[in-house]
Amino acid sequence: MGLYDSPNPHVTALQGLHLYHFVLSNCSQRVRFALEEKGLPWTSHHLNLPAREHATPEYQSINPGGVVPTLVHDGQVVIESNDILTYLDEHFPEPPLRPEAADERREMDSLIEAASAIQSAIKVLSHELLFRPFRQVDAEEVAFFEAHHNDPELAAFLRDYSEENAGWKDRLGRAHAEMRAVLERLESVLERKPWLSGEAFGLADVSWSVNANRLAQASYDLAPYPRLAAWLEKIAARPAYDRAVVSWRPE
Ligand SMILES: N[C@@H](CCC(=O)N[C@@H](CS)C(=O)NCC(=O)O)C(=O)O
Repeated sequence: MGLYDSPNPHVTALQGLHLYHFVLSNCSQRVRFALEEKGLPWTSHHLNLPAREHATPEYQSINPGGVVPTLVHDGQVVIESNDILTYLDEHFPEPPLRPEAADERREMDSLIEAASAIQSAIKVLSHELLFRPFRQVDAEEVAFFEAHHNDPELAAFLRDYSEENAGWKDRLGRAHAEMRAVLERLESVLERKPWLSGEAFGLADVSWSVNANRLAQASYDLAPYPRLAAWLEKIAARPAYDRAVVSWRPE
């Protein structure tokens, strides 16, 4: 899962751990968080998304969906942030970030799948509640993505966002409904367990903390989810979270 046979010889020749990522991307933040929790040395390849650096032919030869993050490990390209988390825990098992018990592992995997599934909603809510004052999109930008990016959904998203049309209202309605449902689910898991991953901190916590952080930054109302808010505070106290999410800056 997540392994990509890249045709780019520069990338397949890379040794060690390399991450193609963007400072403010929640998907990138979760991978940086896992790398830091494991104390792994990694080389940064920072892509400036507002400068459209993910829409180049070169980057799309590394990540065919033209999105960040991408991990390269000794020439093996790994895409999809949540698959990268599992890949890292399989290849660098210390400290372990997945529970041993089969039932805990199943529940954790299902929560990680939910973190992948909620990404569209996170993107919509981030744009509406956080980015709109700073992020204006015009027809030129929509046309640029239509012409240069592999995934037509990126241009369709930008068109709806810039026009605030019926498609945008539909996206917003769905995002709010999906978000409420999944936050209720997380809150109920945290009634039973100290961590989303079970008795110990693990990959589901890595994966969801960056989403919860994004919602908090967007002033999304987390008051109905007090356990989730307390869990996020506990995670924010981890030095690896600070290094990867709060303090990380491109050189
Ligand atoms: N399912 C992918 C989603 C990746 C994704 O959507 N990345 C965002 C940043 S969090 C991105 O590159 N967006 C570029 C854009 O929307 O123009 C993953 O988890 O890696």
